[in-house]
Amino acid sequence: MQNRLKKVKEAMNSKGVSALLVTKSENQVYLTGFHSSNCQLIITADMNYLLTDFRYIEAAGELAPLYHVVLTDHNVTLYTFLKELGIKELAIEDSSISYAEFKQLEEKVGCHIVSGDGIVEGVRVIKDEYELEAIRKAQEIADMAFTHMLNYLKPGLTEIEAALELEMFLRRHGAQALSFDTILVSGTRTSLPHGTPSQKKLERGDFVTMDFGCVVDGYCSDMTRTVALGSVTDEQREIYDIVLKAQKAGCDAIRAGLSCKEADKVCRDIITDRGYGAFFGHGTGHGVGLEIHEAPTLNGRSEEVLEENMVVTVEPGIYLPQKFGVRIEDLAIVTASGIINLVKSDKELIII
Ligand SMILES: [Mn+2]
Repeated sequence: MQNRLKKVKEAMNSKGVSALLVTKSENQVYLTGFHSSNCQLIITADMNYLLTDFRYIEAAGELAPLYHVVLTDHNVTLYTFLKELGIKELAIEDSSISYAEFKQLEEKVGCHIVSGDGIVEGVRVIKDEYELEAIRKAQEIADMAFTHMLNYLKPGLTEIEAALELEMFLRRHGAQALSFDTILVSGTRTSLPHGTPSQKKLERGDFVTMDFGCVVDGYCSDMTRTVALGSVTDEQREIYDIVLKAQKAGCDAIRAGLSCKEADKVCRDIITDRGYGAFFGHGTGHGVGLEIHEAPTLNGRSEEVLEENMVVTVEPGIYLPQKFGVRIEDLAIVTASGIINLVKSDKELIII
């Protein structure tokens, strides 16, 4: 935690920010390890303040001496406290503050407000050993769940029933939560990249796409596999092979120093060359950590460059409306020489 605070202060310093108000809850958890529904952090060059109410004050006190903990009540609020500190210029997290709060800062504190967006996220993008271990554990459970589903999926089950089985497996094996609402779609519905499970029954000849993840120690995992039930057509096999080739090329290319734009291009070129570029309408990947989608972004517009100990997904897909879709997604730690793929599940075409 001390190290994380140090890096945030360095980032503040390089951006000329003297005081930062941290309102984004994932950033608060990152800097305190403390979860609450009411917390504000004020970070300055030489002080760290944590403001919270009576419900959390005892738990927050355990963070001493890293934070000066301030009890808020009807007399002491964020605004009175900031005024008392005499802060002249305050950086805020633009994307994680309400208009109402912003107005209060202007009216009650009267300090100059500047953008501090992305300061903490910029530090979070490189994972430390604790974080990597949590993501590893979350992915291990997800891999076990995928293996379980290979034995469980059969014609006649609804997508909802299958998704529920997957989610229960994750929770039973140590997941504290799901990373996001499980995507489990079949047949023509696999052309919906983010379709939600429905009452549709799984049928022989269907592709089934499962995109899912779970949370361990606050950190998310994310993986996607597309499997076939009973049989596949030549077209299904062809599309699967193109996506697999693109996905493997992405995994082979990614390493520290490669631009995110280039990583996207490696996958996209293979799909475009085969004539399906128009059917790959999303980016190749994204960072994963406390949030399921965080920096960096692997797409054609990204200006970011991959660095060691970033954790990113590699997930090209092809979606043919009214027909079917295929997505294959791995979760990888970026290293100087390539990736450590955290997803151990087979990605060759599996026909159940
Ligand atoms: Mn993903």
